[in-house]
Amino acid sequence: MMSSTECLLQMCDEHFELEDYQSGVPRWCTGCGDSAILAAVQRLCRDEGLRPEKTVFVSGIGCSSRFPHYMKTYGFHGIHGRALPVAEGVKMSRPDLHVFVNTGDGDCCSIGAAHWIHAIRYNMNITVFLHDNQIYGLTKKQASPTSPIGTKSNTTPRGSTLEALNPLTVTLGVQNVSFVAQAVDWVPELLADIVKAAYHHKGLSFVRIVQRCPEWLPEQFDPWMHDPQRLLMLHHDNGMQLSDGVARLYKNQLNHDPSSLEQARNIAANTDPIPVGILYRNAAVPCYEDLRHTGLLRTAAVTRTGLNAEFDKFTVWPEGAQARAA
Ligand SMILES: Cc1ncc(C[n+]2csc(CCOP(=O)(O)OP(=O)(O)O)c2C)c(N)n1
Ligand code: SF4
Ligand SMILES: [Mg+2]
Repeated sequence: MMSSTECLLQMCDEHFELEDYQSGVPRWCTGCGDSAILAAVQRLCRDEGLRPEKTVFVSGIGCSSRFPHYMKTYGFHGIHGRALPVAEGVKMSRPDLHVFVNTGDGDCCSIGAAHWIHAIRYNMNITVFLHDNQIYGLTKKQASPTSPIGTKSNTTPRGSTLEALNPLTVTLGVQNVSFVAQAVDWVPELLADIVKAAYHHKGLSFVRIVQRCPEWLPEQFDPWMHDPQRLLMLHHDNGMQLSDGVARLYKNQLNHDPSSLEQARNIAANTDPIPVGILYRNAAVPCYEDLRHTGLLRTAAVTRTGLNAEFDKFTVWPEGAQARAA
């Protein structure tokens, strides 16, 4: 049994401040929506008391993918489009870790689209934030799959010609989808609530965050920012409740039960007003790691033995050496 002093020491040890998760000085432009997302996520980590050494942020490449650098946790700033498979690998071998993914609209919906589809189907217990600024930010303004038709960019100087891909309807169309939500970076209270609900869902939580890029699309979301009626606030006893302050300001509200996939798809299909809140949640979808895992954490010795056995399969042994080694 633990002594009271040990108990007290453990409690002190487990109390975290925001600074415990902050790392470096973000290099994002002034007014970039990525900063609001970072603040919401650091707040989540503090409020939930996530141990930094048990928490991993995985990203691909892009402005948004710089996210792991600014978290004082483990992180993996990976390869363009490959954040999801890396995160799945981490979760598969270390299911005890809290695994988060930060990915951009180019990273997830363009080069990483195949991984996105399969990650939804595998439904591993990870929290995915899609920072959707509707443009390739880091590489200086190329159209992305989520750029609205007519977007002028370096790759589409006369305006893009294709209808934008809708990340919500795509996600809601995939087998085993278990959590889909949408937030906008300029309503921090709801952003924090949605991030929290996503973290608490067991399964792949997909949160599309409408994110401002003042550098390349400075007025892109002004009409929605300046008119509260153009946000549709989703609330339900079985979903999220709106605070009095939010309910007073945002009067365009919909009582939506997130257990209805059909309703979620209908809501997602309408992009104006922008639906904000939990569109779909189903905790009964099994997680791939639970279906496949033995329940035993892999020790370093087990990993080493397994790797050696794999490498040995490809070894060309000189005559008689294998027998001598055995
Ligand atoms: C394999 C590969 N192809 C292309 C690039 C160039 N590249 C880097 S980031 C990026 C797009 C980033 O856009 P997005 O994912 O929307 O992130 P944002 O910068 O907008 O946050 C591209 C095309 C790359 N780094 N690697
Ligand atoms: S270019 Fe856009 S997305 Fe990138 S840091 Fe600047 S404002 Fe943010
Ligand atoms: Mg982008």
